[in-house]
Amino acid sequence: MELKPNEKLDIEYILKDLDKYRPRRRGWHWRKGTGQKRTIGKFEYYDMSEPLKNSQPLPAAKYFDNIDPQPKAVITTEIASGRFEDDIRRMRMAAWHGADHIMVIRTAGQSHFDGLIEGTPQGVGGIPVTRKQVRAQRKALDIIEDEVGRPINYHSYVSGVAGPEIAVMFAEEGVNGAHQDPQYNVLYRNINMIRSFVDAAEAKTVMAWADMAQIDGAHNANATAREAWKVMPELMVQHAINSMFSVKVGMKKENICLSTVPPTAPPAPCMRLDLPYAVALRELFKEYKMRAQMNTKYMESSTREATVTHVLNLLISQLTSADIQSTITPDEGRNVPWHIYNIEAVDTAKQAFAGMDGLKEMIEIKRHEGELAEKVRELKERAILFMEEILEVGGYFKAVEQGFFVDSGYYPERNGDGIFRKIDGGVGAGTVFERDEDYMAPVTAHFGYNNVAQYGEEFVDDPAKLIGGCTFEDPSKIIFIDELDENDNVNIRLEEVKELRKTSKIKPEMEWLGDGIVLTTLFLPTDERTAEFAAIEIGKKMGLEDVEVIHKEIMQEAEGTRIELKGRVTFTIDTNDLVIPPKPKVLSEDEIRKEIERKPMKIVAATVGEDEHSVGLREIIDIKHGGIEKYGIECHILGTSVPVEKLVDAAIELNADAILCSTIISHDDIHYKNMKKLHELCIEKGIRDRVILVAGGTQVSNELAVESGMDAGFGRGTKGEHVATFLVEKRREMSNED
Ligand code: Z97
Repeated sequence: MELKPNEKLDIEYILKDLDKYRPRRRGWHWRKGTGQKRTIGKFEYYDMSEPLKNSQPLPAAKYFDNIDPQPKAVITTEIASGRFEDDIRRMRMAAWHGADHIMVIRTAGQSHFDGLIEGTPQGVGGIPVTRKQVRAQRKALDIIEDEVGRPINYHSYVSGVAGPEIAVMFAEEGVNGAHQDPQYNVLYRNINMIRSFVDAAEAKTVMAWADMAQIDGAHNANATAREAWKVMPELMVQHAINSMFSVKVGMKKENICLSTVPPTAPPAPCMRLDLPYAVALRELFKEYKMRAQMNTKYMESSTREATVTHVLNLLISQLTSADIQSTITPDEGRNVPWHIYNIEAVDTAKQAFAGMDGLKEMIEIKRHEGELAEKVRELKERAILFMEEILEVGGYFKAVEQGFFVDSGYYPERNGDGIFRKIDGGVGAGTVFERDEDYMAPVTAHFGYNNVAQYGEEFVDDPAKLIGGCTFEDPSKIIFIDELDENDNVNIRLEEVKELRKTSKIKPEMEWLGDGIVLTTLFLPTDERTAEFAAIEIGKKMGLEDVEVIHKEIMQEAEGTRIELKGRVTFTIDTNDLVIPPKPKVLSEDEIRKEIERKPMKIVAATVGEDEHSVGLREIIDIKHGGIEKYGIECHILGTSVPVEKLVDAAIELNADAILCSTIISHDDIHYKNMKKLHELCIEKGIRDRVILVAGGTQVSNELAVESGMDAGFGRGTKGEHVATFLVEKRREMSNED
């Protein structure tokens, strides 16, 4: 299926024949064309990758020929609204904005399931990761990557009690990357440590076979610790443990990505803490990849504040060449996982990287002297001492039992508030058994002892041959289970929103089709607490349901508060009932300029009658406001409250191409009366066939202006470019040049 940019992705097509769908490829994909200079539009770039076939450039790109430079780092977005079918649409939007790593967050508690779940139930705090969900999203991404012209990495988590089962399913379904770190299970999900490391060996073997990229879990210590910057030595220890474990299991170093977070955020002096950390980490782990996540620990509900932190994080990524750039959005701070925030954060990364392109050509990190050099050395020393102490106490498991990890002390300082876990405790304790001597599993990518030799030497390197290939070699052996729950599945959810999918009706939406959610920004001239409750009342009066304040910010304690209000509308709009005027035609700046150069243009302008309101006219004419002067049009403004006669006389005297008359006052239709007068006077003086008459003003409609004898009328929202385009085109028409 080929997607057309102006057509929606058809979820029913995605779900059709899903049982037969096979992923097109396996393995991780890095962006192509990095490390070379390239010309994009009018500029030369140093740090960009191959451009996309279809994309959505940044808003200001319109000033730069709509270029859309794609940074060299893979850009991640995390999408997980709870409904995979809605997330598919968001994935397409994110891909158009430049994301090529789509992470799917799992629903709360999935870590503790001891097997795969099936069907497509709705999730809380994420998506229930099931085969059907994964296959549908991979299929959609296969189509989307053709559309944007770049492979998209699909990613979720190989963790929890069912880690190996998930890894196998991901390998079968063409998932390209996953978080895998047994320490995560142990510390944050209280899964038994022996079980977690045994499972990790199996899961990592499968991931290595599927050439998946792995992201570790060290960043979670940063997010959990009371004072995040204090766990910097520990973060490096956690990276070391998972990286070396993965290498020993058989993963390629270039597939191992360290999940690094600049540990602090402003108003802390974050660069002085975060940059030495980033440098130390990259030096200790040279051969590995860096996946830079943004700091979420200190993220509040202000998108502005989160964006500044993100941009400072991006500066570190630029200076230290991150391989994958995460763009976690303020969702994490306020639990609003909305389409717009995913897209905004992807744009923040894209914009910041484009803006910082080539920075390293001009700026160098002072690696060998001063504060940075000292801090880098100190961090490495602390990390190595930490590692040595782990060995002293008898290894990793013992260290966890003694609460070494996520302690808020700056190692070797300890505060005794770390996470304590028992070697024989946690979910799944006592479930690891030694394999019998004749244990045999006829499967590919299986870790550890496997006595296939008992059936013949030829099977030792390829145990699956015993059964003519396992599901990796023969996908027809995969058992695809469709829906299991007759009340909670995608078919029912799609049926509920059928009207919005199949007719011309629409509703505002933030995460699910038809959720009706809107966001309103208010300023209330009162203190924070009063403002919050007043805002809820205002929301209700506006007709919103489920009104909630999702952000409040004091402007000044007594003078007022900024509020962001979320609510739900229940109505739909029928787009067929809308009266949409035709889009005004706009020629490019270059086109207009060229035309005026070829054939200079002169206009006379004024506000007419007894109208002193000249702001609108100035907006249309002044170069400062983007008015028509900027194209080289010679403009003579005669002033305000100018009689129509004077305008016509001036046009004759100057041999002007056009008269622009502006008027706001509209009582008794005086504006249209003046237009009529202007038109008639031009006829009387014999110039009507060679002068263009244009009227403008907030109350002017094109239709009525034309009826009153004008060539065009321009109302509210008009810009200089609209008027200039009209003048150029009309003049061509009048001189029969077209
Ligand atoms: C990130 N924003 O980008 P469960 N394993 C590891 C993890 O870090 C995580 C899970 C498993 C974050 C993602 C936090 N990380 C969110 C190493 C989750 C998920 O399904 O929540 O139990 O596991 O890294």
